[in-house]
Amino acid sequence: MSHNVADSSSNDLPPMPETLIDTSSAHFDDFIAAAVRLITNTTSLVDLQQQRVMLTGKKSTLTQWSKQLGGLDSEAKKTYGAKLHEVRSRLQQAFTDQQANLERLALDAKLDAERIDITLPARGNRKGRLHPITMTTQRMQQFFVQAGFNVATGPEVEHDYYNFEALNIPSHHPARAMHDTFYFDAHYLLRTHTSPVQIRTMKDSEPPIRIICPGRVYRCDSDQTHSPMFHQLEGLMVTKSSTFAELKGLISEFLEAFFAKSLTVRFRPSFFPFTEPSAEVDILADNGKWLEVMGCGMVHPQVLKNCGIDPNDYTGFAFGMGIERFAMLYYGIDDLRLFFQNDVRFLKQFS
Ligand code: 2U9
Repeated sequence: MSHNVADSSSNDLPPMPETLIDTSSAHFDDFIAAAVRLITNTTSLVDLQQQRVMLTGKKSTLTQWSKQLGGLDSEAKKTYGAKLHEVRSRLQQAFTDQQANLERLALDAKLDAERIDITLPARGNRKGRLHPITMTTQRMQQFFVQAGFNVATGPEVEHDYYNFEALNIPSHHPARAMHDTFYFDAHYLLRTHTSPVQIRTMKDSEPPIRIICPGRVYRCDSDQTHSPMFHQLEGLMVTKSSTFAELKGLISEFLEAFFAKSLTVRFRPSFFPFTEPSAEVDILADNGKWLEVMGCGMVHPQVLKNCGIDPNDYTGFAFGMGIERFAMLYYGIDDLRLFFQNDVRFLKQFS
């Protein structure tokens, strides 16, 4: 009889008769039990495949037996044929089950190895904070909002009518050159102040008007005290009885609230095309010097007219300030450019 691979390479299978006719029912049962144990004990898919070849392949005892069926009489062929079929299907079932087991174990191991702890905090979860210019804007707004002003905004790309013409600054006026305007074409430009927002508000609504207009403005200018983009907060009040005295009171209250201390405030006569009379506002610093902080004035009657408001019925006052200037004074910063370099070592100092 041919050499039997399974019997020679494993001690686990019981010694089996090589001749089918010598094999009893008990032999078959022992064989099945031992073979199933071998299959169930495999620990890898490679081992399982080796067992499959050894137990059911061409050189296996089972195949040797099957080949002998042809030489048996029909009665014995029937009995042993059924028995071999049972052996083969029991082993097949054991292989299928073990394959599923090993695949599941492999998947579990993979999932275990690749497990991610989603409760771990992410790297670089440093908290952001508001930019000092934003905080300064909010501090300014806080005062005016509680004084009854609404916050108004408008486009940064403006028509020269709203930015200059309506504000009493005709095309040949030196103030246009003074403003160092960024032009897109003959008429469109980057607004040089937030005043066009007040123009639009007066055109679109009826007095009484109380608004503040914070926002970005642009002037072609750059050095230690000038940035081509900076921020302004302007204000406008138009009623039947607004006065310069009221303006002085409001501005003084604002400055003392913003700097959180009592101040000596001075209104120094000045000139703006859009206000008459006009004033620059100075505060007395600790070193005894006057610091210019903002400008203001009564809205020029022509500007009211340009916006469809009759200067015989209404008066208005307006004021304007640079937010960077207030932020520098409030936080004690001496170089304007620090606000725009976005160096976190600078930015993280403000809270
Ligand atoms: C309308 C009418 C009047 C706004 C005003 C100033 C005075 C002023 C400067 C402060 C520092 C600009 O950022 S800065 O360079 N502004 O001095 N602004 S009165 O007057 C207006 C605005 C709109 C319709």
